[in-house]
Amino acid sequence: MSDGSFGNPEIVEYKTDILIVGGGMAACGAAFEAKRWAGDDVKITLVDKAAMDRSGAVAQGLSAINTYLGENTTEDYVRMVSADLMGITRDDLVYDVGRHVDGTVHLFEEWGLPIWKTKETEGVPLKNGGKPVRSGRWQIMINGESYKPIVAEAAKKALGIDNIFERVFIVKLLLDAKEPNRVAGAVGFSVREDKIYVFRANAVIIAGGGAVNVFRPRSTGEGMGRTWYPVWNAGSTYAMAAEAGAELTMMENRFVPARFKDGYGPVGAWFLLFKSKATNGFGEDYVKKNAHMIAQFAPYDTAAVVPTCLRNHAMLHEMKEGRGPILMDTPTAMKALAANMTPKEAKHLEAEAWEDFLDMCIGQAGVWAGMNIRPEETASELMPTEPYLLGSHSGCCGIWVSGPEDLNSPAEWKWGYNRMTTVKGLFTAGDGVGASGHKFSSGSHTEGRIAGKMMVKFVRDHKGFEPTFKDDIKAISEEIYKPVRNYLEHKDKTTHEDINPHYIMPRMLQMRLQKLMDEYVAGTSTYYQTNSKLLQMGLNYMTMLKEDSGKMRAKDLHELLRAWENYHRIITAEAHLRHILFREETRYPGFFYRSDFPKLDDANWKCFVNSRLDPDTKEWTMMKKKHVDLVPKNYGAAKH
Ligand code: SFD
Ligand code: AMP
Repeated sequence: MSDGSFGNPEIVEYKTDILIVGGGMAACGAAFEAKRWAGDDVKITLVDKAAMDRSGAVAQGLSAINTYLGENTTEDYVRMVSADLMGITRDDLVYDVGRHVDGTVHLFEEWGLPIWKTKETEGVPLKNGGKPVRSGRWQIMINGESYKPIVAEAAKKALGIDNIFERVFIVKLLLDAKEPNRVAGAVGFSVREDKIYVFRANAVIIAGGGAVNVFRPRSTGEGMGRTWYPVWNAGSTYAMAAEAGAELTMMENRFVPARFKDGYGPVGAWFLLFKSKATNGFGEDYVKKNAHMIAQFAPYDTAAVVPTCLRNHAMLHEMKEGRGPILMDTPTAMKALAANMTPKEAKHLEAEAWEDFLDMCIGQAGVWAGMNIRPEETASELMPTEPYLLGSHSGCCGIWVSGPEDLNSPAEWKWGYNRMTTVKGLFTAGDGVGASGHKFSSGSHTEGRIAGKMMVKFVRDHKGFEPTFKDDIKAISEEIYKPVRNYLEHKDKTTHEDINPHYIMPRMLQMRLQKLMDEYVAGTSTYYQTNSKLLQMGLNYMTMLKEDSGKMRAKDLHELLRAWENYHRIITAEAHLRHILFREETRYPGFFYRSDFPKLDDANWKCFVNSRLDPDTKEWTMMKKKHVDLVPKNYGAAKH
């Protein structure tokens, strides 16, 4: 703010019927579908902290759509998701995504996303019988560098540019003054101008993605900005929902992906499309070799897949025993594929190997180029990464939501509006919805569409609602700008503005959080192990960290963004810690271990764990919720 006015934000008030917080896959789905059902009677507004064309997890693009059912049954999809997530998922939510997801993928194709087809059906759209090139049973290949701009364009066109606020970071959801446990809007700030935005709304969807950089990443120094999931997913979804009093579920779950070391390149295409094998440093197939260890963690639906966490479990065993590095044998895979190819086809194959990363994880192509790695000649190291919290990929933490009405599910799983949280009028989708998972990009958009449609119904059913705020907007605005005040008030009391006893830089506070989570809450440095003593100590430090977060400084709007992202990370991290402490078993070996309860304990823990942060008392309550299967599973039927 060169005119010196920084620190006196203008407060802009805005009224809408539906407020969409986020501009990623789920939010774009919600925008597109809500508009299809809304007439001129329902006003829809979207607010994204970044620019929708390149915001969220799909910013760099993707090279596969991981959920397309095609010839598979929805029941089998439900079985696969349940098995991969160790038997504790909500079949109603997963089934609902499965039955609608292909329609979403057909829309993507209609909007211009190039989807690979088999030779025989080249050029034929999927919905007219075109056959996708499958990398795996559920995954299809795309040329997806521009995936996000394509999906964003449809959402933007639907809403109209005047109804979209980009580069506005939402800090808090606002509760209603008259009706308890009822959302009434949201408040945030512009990351470009000295402005605070207050949105009044009848229904709100919180779809801000998952949580990254909660744990100390493996990357160091200048590489710290590099992670697998996007650094700009800062736990806003979970933190804001929790602070509004929404029940969270399965926050103990996390995702520790095995990735190409240092560049974080995804492994799916290599395992599934290129049929590559991963081995320990001595050429042994660690999943086969350690099958007996994996079997100890059955029962899961053994007909489906080896759960992702158990593949890690086998890998970590090799690493701990000193038989690293873990290697992806790309040369053997490429030789095998090229065996029956012409030289031109083989060259094309090489190009595809690079494109896989250029389409979604450019940093990995950079590592290959910088390290003189040619995948057809040199094997690449794999490494389990730092933990991520998410509900759309191979993880299932998130918010507890109402499910569809028609699936014969227990009464406690549906309370009126599909994908509504336990706070009236507050919806979520994608990474936000817990106890499901394996939605990926297509399923997240689908879930956003489901929520969008229901929000229109909700708004029509509650036409007379006049949002009024429980909290004072002036006081909240002051709170939002507190890091700016900390800076302005104290900046001259030091010879170096970064070192000051009165405030802490957001970057430093983030490192403190990451160190704490890493060392006490089962990060990489402990090989993902923790116990109740470590967790209790971690919780104590977390309480002090939360207190100190009020001392973060913001010397500009960029730092103000970083400060509030960190605050959201802390609340999310606290939920994760408390859930891990509560679940006294090791449900996800390979993702983390409770070393004081090293086994699976189905008798006591084959249940959901939910939590609620009381918005008034700020106390957490932990609860067990009964799990049931709606689709029958083959628990323990076969061995690997
Ligand atoms: O290769 C605020 N994903 C993959 N999905 C696939 O279908 N295929 C793949 O190939 C996948 N792989 C993959 C994937 C992601 C990444 C990063 C890589 C590789 C490198 C997963 C999907 O991308 C993911 O499941 C969905 O994108 C999840 O959708 P959603 O909508 O839940 O989250 P989002 O898209 O990140 O969007 C979040 C939005 O919220 C905004 N936001 N706005 C306002 N205020 C706040 N406080 C906010 N906080 C966040 C963001 O800007 C964004 O718009 S592979 O590994 O398997
Ligand atoms: P990833 O690249 O690891 O994110 O995985 C992309 C997709 O491939 C997801 O649907 C994964 O579940 C799946 N996948 C990755 N690796 C394997 C594997 N070794 N076996 C089976 N499925 C896998």
